[in-house]
Amino acid sequence: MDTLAQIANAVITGDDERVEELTRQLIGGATPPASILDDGLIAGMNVVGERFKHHEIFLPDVLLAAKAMYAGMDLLKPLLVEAGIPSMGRVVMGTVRGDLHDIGKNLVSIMLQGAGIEVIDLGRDVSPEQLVEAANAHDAPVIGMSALLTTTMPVMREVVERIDKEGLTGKVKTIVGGAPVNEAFAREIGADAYGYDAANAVDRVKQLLVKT
Ligand code: B1M
Repeated sequence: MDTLAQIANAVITGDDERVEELTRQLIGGATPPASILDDGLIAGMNVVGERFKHHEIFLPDVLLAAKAMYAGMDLLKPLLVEAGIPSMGRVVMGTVRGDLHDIGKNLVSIMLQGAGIEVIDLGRDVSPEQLVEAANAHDAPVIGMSALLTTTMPVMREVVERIDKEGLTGKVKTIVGGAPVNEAFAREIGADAYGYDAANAVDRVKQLLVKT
């Protein structure tokens, strides 16, 4: 088994120490950080998601896998951010109210910072009020939202509606993402953009920043 497959396996088994050790081994070598992320950490988490869906594993296993994933992500973060040239623009980010999934949102934040975009990350379980208030307070022209639960997706619509209610339409743009979200949903709720993964989110945010 190659090291990337071993990293994926260690995420699946929730072995954070092993993930850290293997990630350290690869950093600085021929494997690019983005590949360690995609082909090791995320590949492992995808298997966890499938197994959880089919009731082959349970919530504590998923929590351990998330902790293991962070053990690798924490090491990769400075490398993914490294290339950044600060102040291309400012984005307020958050996982929406009721939703505690923050791994994907954190990845998007890291990649945005890597692209030289300033990120005000409000964390998870963030209300529409908090998101819009932060955009106002920090003069941020873009709000990025993540949702991993079908039950929390409607909160994204609330944010778009709040922007409209406060007369900020056109001034504050929105981008949505997360596993259950898609382009059609983004259009339906009136969001300005949809990002299917972290790299795509960077491209879409850059486009939004140019337009503001
Ligand atoms: Co939960 N969970 N979880 N979970 N969990 C899912 C989402 C689920 C699909 C699992 C399943 O059934 N197969 C399911 C949702 C089903 C549904 O809504 N239809 C589910 C469930 C049911 C739950 C609970 C309700 C379980 C329970 O309590 N019974 C509960 C809910 C808690 C809550 O939020 N209120 C729960 C809890 C948890 C943990 C806390 C244990 C843990 C989260 C830990 C954490 O985030 N700190 C967890 C995890 C880890 C998962 C899975 C396995 C993995 C999610 C993940 O991190 N993926 C997930 C299954 C899955 O998604 N396959 C699952 C890796 C991450 C890199 O991908 O977040 O999709 P993702 O982000 C991607 C893209 O989506 C995109 O870029 C990222 C990088 O490519 N993206 C954006 C994300 N945000 C973006 C924003 C953008 C643009 C792109 O613009 C701003």
